[in-house]
Amino acid sequence: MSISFCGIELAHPIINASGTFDAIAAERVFGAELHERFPFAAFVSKTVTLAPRQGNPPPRLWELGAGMINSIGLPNKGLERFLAEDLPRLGDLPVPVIVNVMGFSRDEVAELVGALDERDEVAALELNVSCPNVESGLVMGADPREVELLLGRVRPVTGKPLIVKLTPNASDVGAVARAAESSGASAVSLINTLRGMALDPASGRPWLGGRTGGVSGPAVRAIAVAQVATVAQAVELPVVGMGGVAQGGDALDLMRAGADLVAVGTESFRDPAAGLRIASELRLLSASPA
Ligand code: RRO
Repeated sequence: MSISFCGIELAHPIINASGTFDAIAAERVFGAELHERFPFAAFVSKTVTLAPRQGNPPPRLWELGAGMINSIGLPNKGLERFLAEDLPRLGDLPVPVIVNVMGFSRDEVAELVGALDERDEVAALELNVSCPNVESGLVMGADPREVELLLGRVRPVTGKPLIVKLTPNASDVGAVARAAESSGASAVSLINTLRGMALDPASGRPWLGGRTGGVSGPAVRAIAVAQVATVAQAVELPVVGMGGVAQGGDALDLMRAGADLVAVGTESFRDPAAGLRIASELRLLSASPA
């Protein structure tokens, strides 16, 4: 099951989706056991921005029959404190670390990438151009030209692998993936969440503090399979597939659609060890004839 991804050796193809597993909080809860049985073959951080952010007003989550809607809004301590406080601890994890970043301009993204390029703890960077909960982030990833301009600015700043996280809220995800490929991305990842809205049954007004949010979980799985298939046909780049993966069979579907790695997101909220379980289910399925 071991796999090479952008030159990084991974024990198996299951990683976490950014923002769905807090390795530092998990260490406090599970102690040494987290390192002995780390659920993912690589760890992807929550999105880091240049300046600290409070995130969106509450409520931030709405549970659906088959998933949830989040309007978290990128709360994080900002680059400086991430570099000083979090990255050294993430560097002690038993797996490679991928840092997810988002900026509000190309220069901001370049500053984030440049600072992270200097750190040995960082195996690769994921550019979040697809957050549904911040308008400018979404616009960057929905437009092939914007993605080209971003990569044009950021690619020269680092020799580390750059993974571009694509939005399912684009009219032509294949065109955005091709733009990423032609301007120097090392890989693409998809899908981020789909924009959705929940209404408060009592007031009839939007439940989430940010009004709309990102839909994730089994509700989006079929959309992820379709978009991964489209992107895998559009580009030669490695593809990280995600969206509603809860079992080994779901991961296998995404790999059959063209994903090289599969990320687990919403399922980790229900079962923090889901990554390991899904990797072993996938191993069994891959060993048995179809
Ligand atoms: O923090 C968020 O609200 C968030 C982000 Br950055 C993202 O990329 N996707 C998402 O569903 N929520």
